[in-house]
Amino acid sequence: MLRESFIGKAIIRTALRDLEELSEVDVVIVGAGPSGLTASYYLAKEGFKVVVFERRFSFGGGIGPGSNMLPKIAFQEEALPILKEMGVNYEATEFGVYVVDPSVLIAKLASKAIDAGAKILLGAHVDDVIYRLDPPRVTGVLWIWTPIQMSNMHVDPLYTEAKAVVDATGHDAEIISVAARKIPELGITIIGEKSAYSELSEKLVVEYTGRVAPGLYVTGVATCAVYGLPRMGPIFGGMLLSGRKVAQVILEDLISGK
Ligand code: 48F
Repeated sequence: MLRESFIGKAIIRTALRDLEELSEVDVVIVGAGPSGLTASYYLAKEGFKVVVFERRFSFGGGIGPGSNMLPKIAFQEEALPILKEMGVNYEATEFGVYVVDPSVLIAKLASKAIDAGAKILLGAHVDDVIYRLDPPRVTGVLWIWTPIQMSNMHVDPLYTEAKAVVDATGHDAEIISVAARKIPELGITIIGEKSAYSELSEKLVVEYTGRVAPGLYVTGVATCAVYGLPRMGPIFGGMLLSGRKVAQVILEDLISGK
């Protein structure tokens, strides 16, 4: 029998159980764009408890709109091993770059991350971090359902504690910006993104990906905002390589107790 009260009870009981589980995790990733999804896959694959908070009700971040709405995005050769690992088909072009359909990339990245054990919470906006002093460290985030955040009513968010918090929020580097503004003890300065220089940016974004302060990490194009690097436009190899790199840095830090 399909009783309405049973439908409601099933949803409420399991949703609250899952949310309670997310109060304490190994790694919080903020943003389910290409870098955040890639990082969540590599970390979950290593057995870490990972949650991705995404404020939209969909994943993929900047992948979906393609390149000024054209349904292709570009990749350079260095990223092909990750595309292969994710099961993403790509097409070679005569211009020395490879192209991928955005919808395929979104679906594959998300399903690889979920199959590896990452939890993606949609409609969840992260608006602050938790910190400790002595020594200064980021120890989690505060998050709230996006429609509540958009209502501009003052509603207190909920906590998730984590050993590592990753800012994968894209151009605005929202989480690191909050930490820089509200926790001077962390000594973070945000320089701001520079204009486009794709070849340089794609290299530097991977090089600079990593720990910004104890417990706080950056990946993806947020890295450009933090360190004053040029932006890249619709070439996405650096995003996947950056996501993989931040996962490696966190893995090493958590193993060595940093
Ligand atoms: O913007 P986004 O795709 O970031 P990315 O992974 O990739 C950048 C590329 O898409 C593109 C580019 C590459 O060539 O330049 O722009 O660095 O994904 C960021 C995601 O974070 C979510 C946002 O909705 C998007 O899906 N997000 C941003 N701020 C918050 C957030 C927040 N405070 N809480 C939760 N989610």
